[in-house]
Amino acid sequence: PFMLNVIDHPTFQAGQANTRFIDNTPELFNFPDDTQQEDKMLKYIGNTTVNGFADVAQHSKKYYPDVEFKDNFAPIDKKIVTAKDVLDEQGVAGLQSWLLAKKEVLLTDTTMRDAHQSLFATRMRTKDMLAVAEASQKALPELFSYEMWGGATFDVAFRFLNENPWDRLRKLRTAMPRTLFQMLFRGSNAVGYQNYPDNVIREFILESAKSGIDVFRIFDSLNWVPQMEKSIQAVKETGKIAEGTICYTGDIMDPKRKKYSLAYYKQLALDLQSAGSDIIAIKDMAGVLKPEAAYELVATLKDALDVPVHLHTHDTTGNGIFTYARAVEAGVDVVDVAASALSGTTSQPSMSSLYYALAHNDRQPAVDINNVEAINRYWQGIRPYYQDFSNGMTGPQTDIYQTQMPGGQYSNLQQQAKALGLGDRWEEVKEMYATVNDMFGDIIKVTPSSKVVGDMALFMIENNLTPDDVYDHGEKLDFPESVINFFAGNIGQPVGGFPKKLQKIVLKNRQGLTVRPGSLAKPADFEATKAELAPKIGHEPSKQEVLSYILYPKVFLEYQAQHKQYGHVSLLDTPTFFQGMRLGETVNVELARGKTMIVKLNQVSEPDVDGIRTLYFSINGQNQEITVKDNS
Ligand code: 3PY
Ligand code: ZN
Repeated sequence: PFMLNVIDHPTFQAGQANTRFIDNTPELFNFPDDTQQEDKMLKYIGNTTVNGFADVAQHSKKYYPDVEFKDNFAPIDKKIVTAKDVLDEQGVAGLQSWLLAKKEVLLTDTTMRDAHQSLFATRMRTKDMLAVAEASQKALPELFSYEMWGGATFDVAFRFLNENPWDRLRKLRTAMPRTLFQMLFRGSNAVGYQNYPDNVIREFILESAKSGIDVFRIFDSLNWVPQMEKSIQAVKETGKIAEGTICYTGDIMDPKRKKYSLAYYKQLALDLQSAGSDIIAIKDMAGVLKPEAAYELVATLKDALDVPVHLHTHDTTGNGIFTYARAVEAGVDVVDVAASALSGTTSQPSMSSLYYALAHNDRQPAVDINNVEAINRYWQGIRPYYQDFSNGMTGPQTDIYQTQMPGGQYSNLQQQAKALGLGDRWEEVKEMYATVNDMFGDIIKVTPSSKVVGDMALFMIENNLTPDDVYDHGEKLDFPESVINFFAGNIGQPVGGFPKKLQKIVLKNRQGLTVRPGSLAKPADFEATKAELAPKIGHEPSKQEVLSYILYPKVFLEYQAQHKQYGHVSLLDTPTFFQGMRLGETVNVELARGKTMIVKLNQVSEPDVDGIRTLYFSINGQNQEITVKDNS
């Protein structure tokens, strides 16, 4: 009822919702089914208390210091013009000129997307973002944008967090109306891992733009421009910003590595500009762009292009700030940073570190450093909640220069390896990742091509295969699905084509595609899908629900089932959401504005013969019992 009320409201539909909208229309934020909602919430708390949360080792709930955070920031001064103001008032061309005229380097804050995707498997909850959203806009109005959607956030929100990612977008948009929102879009793979029909790509972009995304960073996992063109065109229909992306791999300064040369990147950037990109992004997903290479690349692109240049890196090697400092000297327009509590290692370089690194430099970012620190203290407070999902990397990892593994993949592949019982062979897995990359002809590695390389590396380690084994006896091997898909051309054509010999082996002499997969895909029938989905979810599906179902049919239906069972668990505080409750603990759940459910856990019984435990709660002072099956 919550979301639907709000989406259906004419003010919201007119795109005029802001924080005053919440204050003026409190009735929309009330649940008509409060008791039901309480029962569902209790069931969730009970189950998590007894059985834990997926991927969180069962243990007693930890104690966290209170997050001391007060939004003392004054509303944005009328005189300040934000990047969002410029886009909304002067359009794309206005924003481009505004950006190009800035002396200082601008910043994109990735804390709400790539930082947590790369540090703790994308598990950050909307509640923890919302708590600082309005304050962030007030504290840091000079930022270019916030990356807060796309990449893995869409899938993970549904799959693990019991949250609707569209809901996250809508709530953040409401809290931050004068801030550019940016998403990472995987070109023809949208926010998934496979190709989707062109009309799905287009509809997804139109709906995302309508729901609040301003900047679409569009990449292809093989740098194949035809895979990005439809997305760029769709963004142009919306009047939002299409950021065509070059994914950086190799080393332009190494004369022995000819495939991904400076000339290659320059041509790619020019092609993306011709395809309609309003900004060109350099996406250094693994963090292998060394400082001098950054200087050369940015200087070359700034010289060749008419549009602004936006640089993205990961700090895995510890050299991120140096890379940015050189890119700033070369004239880069915008760089991606994260709040320092969520920066470093596989995440982006720290915002405040970059600020100080550029002291006495006339391109130092124009931010109020005390405000940066104040917002950072908030992130510092919530970071420990997510420790259970962290990749465990505590310092710079320079072997990334050799393995070239993307920041967002590192912890994922580690998990995959552990699940296969290969946890203690992680060093071998990393080496094999580089070997597989060579076998594949040195490809761009980023979602989903990086997953193909990772799957093949695990497959070879698990089966004790050398490259020669694959070449000599490959016809007898059952290659992973993703590897077959890749060689079949289903995610596109790699730079320089496929290695023919290996392609023949993997495809068992079948022919692979040589054209864009989307050119052959049957368009989705949205009306038919809507009719198919309605009985499955018990209501008339919205456009957003239809799109979510097309992208992630199983995951979306599971989310719906969970949501029916547990209700609005996104309202729970994060430690309780992941770890349930301690005996004797009290937690407050704000079900609606001014409507708090005070939950105390008094007692948990031993399991009975059927493994059922009884949990004794008091809810707002009234005793209530529930039973939960103990799965241990
Ligand atoms: C994603 O596609 O999720 C990425 O972050 C790629 O770097
Ligand atoms: Zn990234």
